[in-house]
Amino acid sequence: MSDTYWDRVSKIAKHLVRDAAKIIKNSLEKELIVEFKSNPNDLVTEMDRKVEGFFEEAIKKAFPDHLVLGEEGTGKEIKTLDGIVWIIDPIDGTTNFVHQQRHFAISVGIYENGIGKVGIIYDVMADEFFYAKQGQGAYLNGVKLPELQETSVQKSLIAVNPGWLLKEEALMKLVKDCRGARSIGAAAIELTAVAANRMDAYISLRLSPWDFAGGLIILEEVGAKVTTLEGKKLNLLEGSSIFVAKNRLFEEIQEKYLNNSNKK
Ligand code: 2AM
Ligand code: CA
Ligand code: CA
Ligand code: CA
Repeated sequence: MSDTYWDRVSKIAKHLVRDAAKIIKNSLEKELIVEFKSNPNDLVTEMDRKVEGFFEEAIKKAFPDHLVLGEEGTGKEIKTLDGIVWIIDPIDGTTNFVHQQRHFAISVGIYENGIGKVGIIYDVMADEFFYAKQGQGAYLNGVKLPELQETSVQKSLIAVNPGWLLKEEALMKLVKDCRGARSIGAAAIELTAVAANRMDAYISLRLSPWDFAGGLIILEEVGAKVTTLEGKKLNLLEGSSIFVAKNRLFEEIQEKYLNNSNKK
């Protein structure tokens, strides 16, 4: 597809994300219906479903030939990334949304035959809009993000959920050796934290495609390294672990910590 085509897609995508954010913000005054999914700590609200439905309908209307894959069930029959596929997390950080009414994001990654074209992550309450277009850089609220610089474990801040430390001894050692560890509780926001040079690495033992689809495209544009914990390329149709880091830090963590871990 041509550049002008992608300009139109990204323009509409940006508008849809802003509109979705308004829907979420307006809901904050009302009482939420919260349900459990796989377990009592895996929450979903009526807003997760409503916002995903909003995207599905609007994308179908604007681009009838595009496909939509979302956390709350849209496109669950999709088995390949042929054509143009929007991979959407309507609310990333639902637990934060329910408990804190902040620190949640909308994440959108648009792929053409598996290649990332447009990535958007919007931290709704912080009003931080991250946007990237393949080969044209990543932007935070319209300001271009610089290419990431090298760093070392000793000087780095690492984003990791404390729950994963209990499961993986190698991560405990890494957290002991680094300058500090942080957990936001929203994977998409943690990915943008690395892209914006606020954190130096992010590790999660289990994420789904909608958690990282938007972030991957943004991270690519600032030169971050992204793989599974085993060093494999991420698969956009399957869940996996994720390991994101700046240059040199990536290799240092891989060599000193991950190679010796008890892999699952
Ligand atoms: P979610 O809020 O969209 O579900 C911290 O929980 C981060 O991990 C969030 O980004 C969350 O996304 C994601 N996550 C992935 N799988 C999860 C699960 N089974 N339960 C809770 N969070 C999950
Ligand atoms: Ca969820
Ligand atoms: Ca998510
Ligand atoms: Ca979600």
